[in-house]
Amino acid sequence: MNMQPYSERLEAVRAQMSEYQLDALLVPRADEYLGEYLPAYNERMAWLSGFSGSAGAVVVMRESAAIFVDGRYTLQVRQQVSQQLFSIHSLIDEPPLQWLQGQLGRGQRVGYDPRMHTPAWLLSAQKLLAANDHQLVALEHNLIDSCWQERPFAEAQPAMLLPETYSGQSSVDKRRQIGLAIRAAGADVAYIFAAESCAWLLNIRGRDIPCLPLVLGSGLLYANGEMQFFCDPQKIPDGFAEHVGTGVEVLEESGSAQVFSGLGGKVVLHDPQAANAWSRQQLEKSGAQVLDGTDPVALPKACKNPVQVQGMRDCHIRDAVAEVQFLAWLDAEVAAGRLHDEAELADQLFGYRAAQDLFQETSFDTISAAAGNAAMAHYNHLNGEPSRLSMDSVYLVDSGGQYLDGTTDITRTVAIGSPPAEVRRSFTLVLKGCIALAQVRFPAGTSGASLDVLARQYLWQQGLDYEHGTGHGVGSFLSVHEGPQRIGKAGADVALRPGMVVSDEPGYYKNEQYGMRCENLLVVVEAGQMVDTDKQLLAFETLTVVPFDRRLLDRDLLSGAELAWLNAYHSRVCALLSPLLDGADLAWLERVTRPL
Ligand SMILES: [Mn+2]
Repeated sequence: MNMQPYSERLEAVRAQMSEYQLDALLVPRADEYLGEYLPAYNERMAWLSGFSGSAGAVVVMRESAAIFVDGRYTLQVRQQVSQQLFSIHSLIDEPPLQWLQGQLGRGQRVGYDPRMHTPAWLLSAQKLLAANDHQLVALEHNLIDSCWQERPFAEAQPAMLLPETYSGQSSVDKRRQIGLAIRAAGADVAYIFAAESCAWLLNIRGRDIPCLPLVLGSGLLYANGEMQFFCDPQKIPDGFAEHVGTGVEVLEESGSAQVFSGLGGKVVLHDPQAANAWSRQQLEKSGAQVLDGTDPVALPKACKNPVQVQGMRDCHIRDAVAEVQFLAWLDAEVAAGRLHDEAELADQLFGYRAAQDLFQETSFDTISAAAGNAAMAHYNHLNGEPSRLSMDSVYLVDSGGQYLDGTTDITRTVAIGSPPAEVRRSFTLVLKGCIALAQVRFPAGTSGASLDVLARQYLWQQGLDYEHGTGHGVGSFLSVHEGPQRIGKAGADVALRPGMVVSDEPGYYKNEQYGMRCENLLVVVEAGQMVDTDKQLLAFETLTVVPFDRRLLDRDLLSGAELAWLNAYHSRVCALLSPLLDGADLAWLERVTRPL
């Protein structure tokens, strides 16, 4: 690696630091929108260090610098970052602020950009640093931006006006509905920080970042349903005013401070866990009364309306056609002795998906993992040299698409040759969990935390487990990772409601040997009433319609009921997809969905 550009960049940043009399500067992998994906022009940590991972932080000091990454990136960070310039630390075991305690002298100053942290983070950071007599200094301007020559240009890609045939509810209706909720919470106005929530409120989508079809921006939604949307107005296409209906004003993002300053005396709902600290500081300065609360859009956005649920069903059928074409092709290639590498496989799958109607882009970076690579749950073949398929093992492919009518996310584990009995046994335990969760019925009020064990029970009985959640929420032509509901051991206390979409993705990972996961998307549906109370009974409908690999089954481990579920599922898959396939693909589908 060439360390010269990075050593020059560090020196430029240090020159800025001395101008502000800073002893340390925090550079998180984040931007002012605090989302999972960053546009290239906001990859500040990568510019400074060379590290391109999706999480991490850098601390620059006068004489040294440190980078912090989690367990996914311990290898990658050593390949990308000069250890002569940066010491490497664990983001989890030794996070930046704790590490700084051992580095700073009394009274020393730590600079941070309040746009890139939440108020909740700031509160705990202030406490920690004050205890050791260090000062946290909010910076008016981002010091990286002042040093970043040739920073990529922020392209103004036009927004898309999403018709009601896909959104199912007009913007005026949505804003009135959420406005009432804001009033009920005792506020005059809510700061809608999440760009996804603004996209939902205005029925618009954008192309500002990969995989997540957003227009970057934020907004103020008033109790009467009027909204001010802060974004780059150049992105707003003709016909917007007619599309969103009455009461929406589009303003430059740089104008938000001015608007905030006029909110003195108003009660403003603000989410201290999600919004950035800068917006909070502006509101407090204006004399507004800031009311802590969660994003009032999050829950209504998570509960898909009937039009969106139908869209999810429809896009899952088209997505399944692409997945089946890929799986049929893969079997034929392996049979012909062609063991492709992970990049070729991901590209082939993308080609089938991109040919589907209403396809826009992938919903996340495809995880295409052969053999031992699949044991890393967040493996990305683009981070190093892609591996080839190896015989008598398994291949894991986790992928998804953004379609105008919905978002997909599916994982299938495929037999390459004849995997050993141990692999088939593990796969069957994972699939049993996937089936158990898909089949459960539960009373209204039940949260994902109560259901999580259903997917783990068969693994637990054998002393096995997986170190990730069982399910995440999924947006409707929005984020593939959407809250507030989830299915997991912890942090899954939001009750599941009709229309919510969640993934069902138990897995098993044997370090350096193999990894497997079965992932379907489910939508919560009504299933009648509880017998002894008038409480609603709920169930899941499985949206994903792609066969599971029967070559990986250990038949002895499946109960009669599980076998019946699998046969019924495969027969439904065949009925839905066979009219859409022909030739070798159709023959493959008919073969792999025959009753067991
Ligand atoms: Mn998933």
